Amino acid sequence: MTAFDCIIRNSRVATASDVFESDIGIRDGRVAALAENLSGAAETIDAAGRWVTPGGVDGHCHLDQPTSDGTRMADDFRSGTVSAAHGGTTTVIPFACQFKGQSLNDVVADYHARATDKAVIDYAFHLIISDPSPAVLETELPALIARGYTHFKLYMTYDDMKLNDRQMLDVLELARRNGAMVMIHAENSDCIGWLTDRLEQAGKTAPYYHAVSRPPVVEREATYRAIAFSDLMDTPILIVHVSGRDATEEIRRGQARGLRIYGETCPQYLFLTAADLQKDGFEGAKCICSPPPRTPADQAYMWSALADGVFSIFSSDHAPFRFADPQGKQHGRAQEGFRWVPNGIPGLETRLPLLFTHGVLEGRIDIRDFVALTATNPAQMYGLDAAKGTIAVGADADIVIWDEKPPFPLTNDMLHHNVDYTPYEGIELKAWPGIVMSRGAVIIRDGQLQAEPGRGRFLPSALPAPARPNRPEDPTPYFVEPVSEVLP
Ligand code: DUC
Ligand code: ZN
Ligand code: ZN
Repeated sequence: MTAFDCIIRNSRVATASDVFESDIGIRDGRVAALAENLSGAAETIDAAGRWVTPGGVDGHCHLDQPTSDGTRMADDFRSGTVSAAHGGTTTVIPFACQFKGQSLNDVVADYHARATDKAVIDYAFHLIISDPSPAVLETELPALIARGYTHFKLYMTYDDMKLNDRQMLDVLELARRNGAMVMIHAENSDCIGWLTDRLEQAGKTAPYYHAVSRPPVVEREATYRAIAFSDLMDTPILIVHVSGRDATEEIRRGQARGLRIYGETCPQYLFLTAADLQKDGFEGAKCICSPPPRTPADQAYMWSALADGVFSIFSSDHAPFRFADPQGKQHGRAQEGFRWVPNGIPGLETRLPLLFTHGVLEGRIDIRDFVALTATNPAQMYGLDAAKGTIAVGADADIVIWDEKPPFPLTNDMLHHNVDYTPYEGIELKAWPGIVMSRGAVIIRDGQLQAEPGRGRFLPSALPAPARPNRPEDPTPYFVEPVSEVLP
């Protein structure tokens, strides 16, 4: 018997805290040793001094998520996870989405059925809570948290999803009591509705006006309000898909006050601007997502914010709708105006290569930050860090060996999702995952998939790191007792 199933030699390993040269010994799907000159393995892979990073954890993507408007997501758990794997992601966390009136337990059961025979990589679920009824708050949600669904998203916009302020407080209180993590889509619904109506009345319905209907102040107001609720309820929150300077400044202010406010941003806010929605004819619809991409100045700001630590997580927000498809971007009444165009763009496969090239290789972010943002932090935030998000003895051997290459353009032809375009067409890349391992098995080698659908496992999530009080570190003591002490 050999000591290891596999040894990756000559690795230039990056974790969220360290960079070191090492061999990696893998046994039974886990990292068993990190040391020089390991020997005794059935298989040896020579990394030849290339960067070796933990498999990505995509903390925000949408796969086979039912919709309410006649559209259909292009990727199910098979095409979505195959695409993710090609791009170096080995864990995905998509959303089991509750529509109003639905039982959360039914939603979760349905979502498992969609995933179980199809996934090629491991997965956990976020929940989307759109109907925090007494049955959900008192019975279903506490039981689901105990069963490994410890993080959920709330919407402040979209008529079929949004919670009012009072409902948000209900869910935040429940999350504090149970130690769960709350993700928030922060945009002001009434402002968007008002602007959309006025734009339509003025005949301004082209894709570009989607961005006009959701200006930065609409995101900033909702972000501030969500942070105020977090402060009031003493509950940490994560603001998802932050698009630009306005909302980021609100997050910074909350963090500076000592509140546990976390932020996530996504490739579309580093690589697209509102001008991309202005392309000829209906082409701009390919870049319709919410919040929308902003200005070049916002883009530059987001790159520096990514480097300075205000964001914990960099996710794809992969929301796959085909362009030339009556169930996609051009469904139903979409040609009548931006109001009807499904929100969301693909990005599971391109998330890591874009950030590796334009962040790490272009010197905008340190490779340790790359690892933290794309793997370690989402694993910790969502209670998966016992096995995922790092290269360490005992962790799952989810590993990416990067190939650096002469510059080449990103094209949709290279990708494995089921979407007929990428919004990042033509952007130059200088690296791509050469080998991707999931639990010690090579699942991608030189662009070839070596994994069967159904091998991916569901990962129940532990509670995120123990909650500490979310109280501001103001020098002035509270005039009255905080809500969380009066209503523990
Ligand atoms: N929110 C998301 O999280 N994804 C796609 C669109 C949206 O509004
Ligand atoms: Zn959202
Ligand atoms: Zn999303």
